[in-house]
Amino acid sequence: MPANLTPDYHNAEEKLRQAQTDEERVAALEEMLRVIPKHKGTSHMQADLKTRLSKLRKEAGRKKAPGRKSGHYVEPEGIGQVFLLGPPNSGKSTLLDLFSKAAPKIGDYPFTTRSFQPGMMRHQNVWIQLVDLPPVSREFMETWVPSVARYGDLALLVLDLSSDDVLDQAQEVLDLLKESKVALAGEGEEFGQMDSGLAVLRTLLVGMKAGAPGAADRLAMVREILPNYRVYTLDSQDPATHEGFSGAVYAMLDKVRVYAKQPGKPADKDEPFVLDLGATVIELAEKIHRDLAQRFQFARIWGEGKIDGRKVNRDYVLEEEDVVELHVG
Ligand SMILES: Nc1nc2c(ncn2[C@@H]2O[C@H](COP(=O)(O)OP(=O)(O)O)[C@@H](O)[C@H]2O)c(=O)[nH]1
Ligand SMILES: [Mg+2]
Repeated sequence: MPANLTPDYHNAEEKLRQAQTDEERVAALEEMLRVIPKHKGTSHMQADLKTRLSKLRKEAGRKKAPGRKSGHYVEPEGIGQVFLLGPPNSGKSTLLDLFSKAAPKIGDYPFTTRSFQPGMMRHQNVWIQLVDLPPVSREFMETWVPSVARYGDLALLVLDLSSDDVLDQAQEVLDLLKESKVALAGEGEEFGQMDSGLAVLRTLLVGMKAGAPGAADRLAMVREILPNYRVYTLDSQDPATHEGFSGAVYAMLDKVRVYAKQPGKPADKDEPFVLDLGATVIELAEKIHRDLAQRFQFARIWGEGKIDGRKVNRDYVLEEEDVVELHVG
């Protein structure tokens, strides 16, 4: 740290520390950049501030855009944001109720949920955000639903396997979303925000009320018209069907969980670092502290079926539940 940073700069830096939202963080970084003494000794810091700012602006833009437009914005929390999409009465709120403490209204009448309702689902040592939404149907749909859902990390297409209308309902959900430029991707299909303006969401099809008479036959028909979706079937009344749910959702988020340890100390298995699948050791170092990444020399890895403490370099691709010991110079 150069010693000649001004009180103005330190004030701005303090604002950054206190910032709660991306917008506040952007404002604080802009101020830091504005007031930082401009000379050679701070050129690295200036460049660094600019990089952080542009990264954050992109993030904030991606997340905030729908909020400004529709007045609805669901602050993401946890390692992924998962939206519950489906016809009325299919069991969306029941799902949220089963797997979070959010206590949504559950009704026998169709349009109980008028607003969104987020809740956090635990999967082992991580949290995933589930967001209950009003129904998607021609009869009644809040127009903001697709514009919120398009920014999710994953969609759950929640269908009612006790209903003889399940095929029509599924088709209607897909059609309506498509009209609002949201598509639900099947397995192996490309997903993301397309140049055409279409948002293609990774999707897990959740067949609810799986214990109802005829559910298996209806599921077979659903699979016939929607062959490409990964499916999870569940019944709120059958606890055995609940067990694999969080894992099925987690698996679709394409994340990797790893644990950092210091030499001579055990890893804290309660505090995983969560990165995108394919992330490397140096990305882990950056996530922990930018200083660590700059001073990185090598790492040692422990994990399932690995030689204990194997030495790896910065490009090593992290695997689920690796324990990583970073060595710096
Ligand atoms: N037996 C059974 N009933 C369910 C299941 N899921 C939802 N329900 C019932 O279906 C109705 C609609 O559920 P709800 O969660 O409010 O549907 P939403 O409109 O999609 O939010 C309620 O009466 C629930 O109790 C399930 O898996 N099994
Ligand atoms: Mg509901």
